[in-house]
Amino acid sequence: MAETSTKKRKARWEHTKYWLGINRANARPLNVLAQVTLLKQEENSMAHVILFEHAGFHGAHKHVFRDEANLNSGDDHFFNDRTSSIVVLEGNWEFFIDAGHVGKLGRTLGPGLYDWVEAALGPGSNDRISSLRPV
Ligand SMILES: [Ca+2]
Ligand SMILES: [Ca+2]
Repeated sequence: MAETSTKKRKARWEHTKYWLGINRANARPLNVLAQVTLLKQEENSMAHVILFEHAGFHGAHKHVFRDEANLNSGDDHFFNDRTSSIVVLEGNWEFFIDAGHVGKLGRTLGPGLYDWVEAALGPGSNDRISSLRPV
């Protein structure tokens, strides 16, 4: 009986390895956990936007990977009210006039090059963005 149970466990493990894409014959449960963690991190880090100081992707730039509720925080405020062009690499993003996601500007932007923020988010959106988030 013990042998059958071991065989079952081995079969189940082979099946798990197959689905996780693990090819190493000596893979251990720890490797599976590491693999799953990596997959989850990749999933969560899909959102990616780059803000530019000037139109046409000129000037300084700032990468944002997740909800940024305040571009005017004490340790990082250069980009508050400075964005004039945007590249969305991954995800769909909302942009706001004020910190805390207050005052949504224009529409939600998907992946693309937006070389002038007012063409993408409407008149008056230049140098106004103070928060943003992926949705
Ligand atoms: Ca600007
Ligand atoms: Ca603002």
